[in-house]
Amino acid sequence: MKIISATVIVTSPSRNFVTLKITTDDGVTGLGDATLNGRELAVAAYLSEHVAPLLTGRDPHRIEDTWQFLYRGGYWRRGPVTMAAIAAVDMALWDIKGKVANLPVYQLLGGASRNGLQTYGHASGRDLPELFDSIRQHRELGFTAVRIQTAIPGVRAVYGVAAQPQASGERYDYEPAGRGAYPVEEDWDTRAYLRHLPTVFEAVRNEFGPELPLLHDGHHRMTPIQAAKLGKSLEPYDLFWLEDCTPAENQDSLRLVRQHTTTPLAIGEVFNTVWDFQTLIREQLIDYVRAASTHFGGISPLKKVMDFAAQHQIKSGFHGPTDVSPVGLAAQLHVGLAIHNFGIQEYMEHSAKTNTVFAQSLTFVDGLLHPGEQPGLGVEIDEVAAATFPYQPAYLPYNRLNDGTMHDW
Ligand code: GCO
Ligand code: MG
Repeated sequence: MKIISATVIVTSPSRNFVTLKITTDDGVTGLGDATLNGRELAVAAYLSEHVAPLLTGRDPHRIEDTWQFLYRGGYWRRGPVTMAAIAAVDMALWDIKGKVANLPVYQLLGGASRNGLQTYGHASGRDLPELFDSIRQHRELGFTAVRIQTAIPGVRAVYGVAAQPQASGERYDYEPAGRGAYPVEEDWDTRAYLRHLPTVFEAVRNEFGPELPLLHDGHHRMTPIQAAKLGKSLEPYDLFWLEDCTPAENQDSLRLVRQHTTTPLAIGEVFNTVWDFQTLIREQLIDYVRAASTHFGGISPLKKVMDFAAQHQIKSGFHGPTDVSPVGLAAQLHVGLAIHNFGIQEYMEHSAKTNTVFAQSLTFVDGLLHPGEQPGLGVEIDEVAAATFPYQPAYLPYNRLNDGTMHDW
């Protein structure tokens, strides 16, 4: 069996997605996700100019060898563009292997370790009544855990707050395509945030009781001592996790946070390789690995980092926003189902328009996500539908402090 072509499909149904399609001489096809939010065309070019020509003629079954060929063979290692491109190849080859074996990918990874994956949804509100409504809506949809993000008095626009319900009736997506070709500016005040957030969690606990798992995303905005202070002040509200409390690339800073708080920590959505997790896992400075199959080099390295994490009782909490495409999501659902140290899966749900391009076999029943039983990853792309949604420039917002200084978004 040989690879005869690798093509890149860029489509923007509600938001931009980059998908790699690998075809073999037997007519089997595999899909991989290469979407890098706001930098999509860089990965598309990396794949079509530098990777696709090298794949022709290779044996699609040699997944590990192809991964190492692209990683070591390219000489320039790591980085989000490179690793998203390698991820797409890795996923597409697992998809092909599953289709040839007539088995869903999770079976090739060792088989199911559980019935399905517990997920958390994104509850948010500008004030407490709006937040409580959002939590109730998520529970009605079957979510058994929720992430809590709220507005902060004195701050105009805050990450993760779905202030405007979508006119289309679709579930909210706060980073949609069509935002325009220039990023929107937001503002930030860490002291106001540190004062306000514990009052929100206190109110949520009073309203919903002690059982509901609650999560929060700090989106890399705090210094280590600020993060330590927040973790400590949230301890009475028993968080499932506090995510990205500090800029994640500074691994050493997590030692300080850890010394001060027992609030569980989740980190790593912007990480690209197992090396980024080396100190965090070895010194047990985190509790959950936030990597995404798409930005971490695919299924193969995700399985490896979780095996490393298992030795330190660290679990998975894979990154599942809508900018991880249905293909990328499926890839990590297969890993999550198979590994022993699964923790929780983020699930934002793709829009109805996205589902006209990608047919997904996943199911979400009684709060549990399952990748389905189709051979391979269980996702197919309608290329005709994809072509009707051309790329639209769209960028994440950026942040400035009150005095105009650039801050982490
Ligand atoms: C999350 C993330 C996302 C990112 C987005 C960037 O926890 O889901 O922080 O919301 O901001 O994926 O592209
Ligand atoms: Mg996050």
